[in-house]
Amino acid sequence: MNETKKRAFITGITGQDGSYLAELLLSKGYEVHGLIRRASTFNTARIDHLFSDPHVEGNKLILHYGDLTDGSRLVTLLGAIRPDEVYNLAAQSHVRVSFDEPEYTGDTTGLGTVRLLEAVRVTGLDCRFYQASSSEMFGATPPPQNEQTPFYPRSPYGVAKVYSYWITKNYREAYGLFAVNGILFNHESPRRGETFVTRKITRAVARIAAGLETELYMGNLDSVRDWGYAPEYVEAMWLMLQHDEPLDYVVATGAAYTVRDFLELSFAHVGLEWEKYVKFDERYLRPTEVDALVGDANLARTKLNWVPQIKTPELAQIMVDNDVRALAAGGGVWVDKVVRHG
Ligand code: NDP
Ligand code: GDR
Repeated sequence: MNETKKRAFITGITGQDGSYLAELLLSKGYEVHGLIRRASTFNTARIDHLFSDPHVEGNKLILHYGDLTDGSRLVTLLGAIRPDEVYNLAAQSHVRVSFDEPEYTGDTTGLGTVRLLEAVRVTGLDCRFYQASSSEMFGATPPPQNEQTPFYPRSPYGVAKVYSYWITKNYREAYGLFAVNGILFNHESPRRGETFVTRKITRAVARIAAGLETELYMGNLDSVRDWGYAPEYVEAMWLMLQHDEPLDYVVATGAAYTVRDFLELSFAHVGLEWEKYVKFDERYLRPTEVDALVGDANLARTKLNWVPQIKTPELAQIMVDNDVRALAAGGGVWVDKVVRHG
């Protein structure tokens, strides 16, 4: 391995954020190692465009099979790779699904973090550690939410993320590890998983506009979220690990929109009225809902100079445009180009 360039290890590299983070780190000259799960089908569609033949000299993206439920594998991997930076993005990340699979969610989204931290500790790595914490930890505590806001999680997912938040902080205090929590509010993109609400809406808009569908079944339209643009949020992750001090940061746009607003923004972008197509299905309700999440990212602005450029209305347009293009291209995997302002 080349000893001069920085080396990063990313869990969850096949997910939305992992793919943008891998892109960002490769553009900065990092050697990027990613953890992928063995599956019976390919699960690397979001990162295939970054991959090059491992036999070719200068290959900078290296993938390793493993799983956050397999602690000994994490130890052997980290011991062999010896990264400078570790980004823990892997999780069972769907809130509704966490009510169906609470134990598995606790195992991956919660205990997975301590397995990875232990792997860092026992291999004696001198590295920096990023934990993908979530605004879902605030749950029932009303907005605006910042780093001082008390946690009140409302799902097995939120509870598991609270465990991961505290165990990350504990390893920082107990072992002096440079470990930080990025408390990220909802962030979306054309690569967002298809069952999260924004992508579900923008995909449906593309299909309805093309005459392929006539209905969209949804749950609670009243919940308020602060939706930002994922490529900007992965930059905040990287900035946290470059700072002198290991601090925890809220990352958000600070603007509030309801699910109904997102429907309006997305359908209107192709000249349609959402009320004509959207129907209610109670299966998309959660046993306990998080009513409103709106972040105050003042600390990230002052300490990291991180300021989001893309707000929810533009985000909806970016996502609809990409889903329209993806459909026109045959409906297969569509790798978007990152939008940058300024
Ligand atoms: P995704 O659901 O898109 O990606 C999750 C990733 O975790 C995938 O690569 C998935 O692999 C991997 N994974 C799941 N279970 C395991 C496991 N047991 N072992 C190893 N890998 C596993 O999530 P996002 O990219 O949207 O989010 C990244 C992280 O940030 C997550 O931890 C999420 O909870 C958190 N977060 C996300 C926010 C958001 O708005 N997007 C906001 C705040 C926090 P595979 O592809 O094989 O399924
Ligand atoms: P969330 O995202 O739960 O905030 O978690 P999601 O997009 O799933 O839901 C947002 C809100 O929309 C409401 N909703 C629906 N949601 C889905 N998925 N499908 C529907 O049909 C639907 N109808 C209404 C939900 O009830 C909810 O109020 C996301 C994940 O990325 C987490 O991993 C992350 O930690 C948090 O964001 C911050």
